[in-house]
Amino acid sequence: MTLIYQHVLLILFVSTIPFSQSVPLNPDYYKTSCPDFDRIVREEVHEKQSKFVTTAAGTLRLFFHDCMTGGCDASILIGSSSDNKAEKDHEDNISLPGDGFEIISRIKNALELSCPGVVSCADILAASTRNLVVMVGGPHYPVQLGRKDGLISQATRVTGSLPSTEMNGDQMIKYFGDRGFSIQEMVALLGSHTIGFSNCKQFSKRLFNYSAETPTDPGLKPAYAEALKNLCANPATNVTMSAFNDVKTPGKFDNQYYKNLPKGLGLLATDNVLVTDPRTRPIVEMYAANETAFYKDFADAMVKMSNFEVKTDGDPGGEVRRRCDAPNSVA
Ligand code: HEM
Ligand SMILES: *[C@@H]1O[C@H](CO)[C@@H](O)[C@H](O)[C@H]1NC(C)=O
Ligand SMILES: *[C@@H]1O[C@H](CO)[C@@H](O)[C@H](O)[C@H]1NC(C)=O
Ligand SMILES: *[C@@H]1O[C@H](CO)[C@@H](O)[C@H](O)[C@H]1NC(C)=O
Ligand SMILES: CC(=O)N[C@H]1CO[C@H](CO)[C@@H](O)[C@@H]1O
Repeated sequence: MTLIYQHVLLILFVSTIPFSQSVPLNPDYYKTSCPDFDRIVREEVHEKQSKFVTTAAGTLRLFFHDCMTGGCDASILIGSSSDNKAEKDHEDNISLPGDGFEIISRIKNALELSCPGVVSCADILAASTRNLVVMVGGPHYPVQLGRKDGLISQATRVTGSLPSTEMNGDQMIKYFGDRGFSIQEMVALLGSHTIGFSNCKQFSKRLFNYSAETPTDPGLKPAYAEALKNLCANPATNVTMSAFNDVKTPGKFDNQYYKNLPKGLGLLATDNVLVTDPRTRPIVEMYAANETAFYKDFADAMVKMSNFEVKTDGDPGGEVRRRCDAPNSVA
């Protein structure tokens, strides 16, 4: 009788969870099976970010790309093999920095010594991203745990999965809307561009080849456009040159990104769309004026993104990988 009752409760509970999860994630998932999980992630992240300050931005972008390609299942960490070209080797992943991959593998090694075979790479990526965001000044948010690692990683699945800087307002809103994010959540998530870099190639069209009428995007502040043109001018170096996403406070996770946008200091064409589109501009102005509101919405949107199409206990197609760069069937 009790058993039946529990089953009914469980079914009621599960059916209220968004996305197809068999067992819901929970923040205490490793409490007994790997009590050192939090400490190990915290210590390794701290050591890495203190030495290599680009780790936070690199890992945040890595996590975004992973989640958008078949869910947050660490499929992006898998390496290509002779018969499979993996996600990470798709052209859209170009310049995902090695630091992001490296920190996850370091944490995995430490965890395998402490509690072998227990912690998924997907959970390590989710938890490290949060800790790194906090280290560079961003808000703390709870990370749910219990993700399983995906078995599949294919470059072909990246095509159409990631947003492009060529998108207009309608396309951006549709891209995020199709994945369950509101316009306000989209604007909050794009606040990630308050840290990190972009390669010249990602915005050189705005500088040199904007339209038939004007070579330079009038949405760029002229002095900023000139500086960027100098940076990206030399064809021999401009594939390797990159600019800060937030020209004012490049390493700090603050609301400066939103203050930059109305001044023509948004770097990517899609960043600038947020101030030209009347649906997003008021949200930009609100975040520019109220950092607390940005932090709150960013935190909530990250919780949502972190749970996007996750695989959990009982789902087919998931496992706890022994090493993060290969499925267990290969490693
Ligand atoms: C319309 C949506 C988006 C577009 C078109 C976009 C595009 C880009 C591009 C082109 C870069 C530069 C990559 C390079 O040259 O190395 C970049 C960097 C970055 N993006 Fe986005 N992005 C979008 C949304 C997001 C979201 C939602 C997040 C996180 C939740 C994010 C996090 C980052 C971070 C942290 C960097 C800096 C990476 C680094 O310094 O290593 N982006 N993005
Ligand atoms: C390199 O600079 C030239 C201008 O000299 C520009 O036309 C070209 O698009 C740039 N290439 C990249 C990859 O940024
Ligand atoms: C400028 O843009 C046009 C149209 O998108 C393209 O055909 C042309 O190759 C571009 N020129 C350069 C120098 O990138
Ligand atoms: C800023 O946003 C927070 C969180 O949404 C809100 O509680 C607060 O009232 C806002 N402050 C102002 C001055 O609007
Ligand atoms: C970090 C990483 O592996 N990036 C790869 C993304 O895809 C490009 C294009 O295939 C590779 O050259 C990069 O090494």
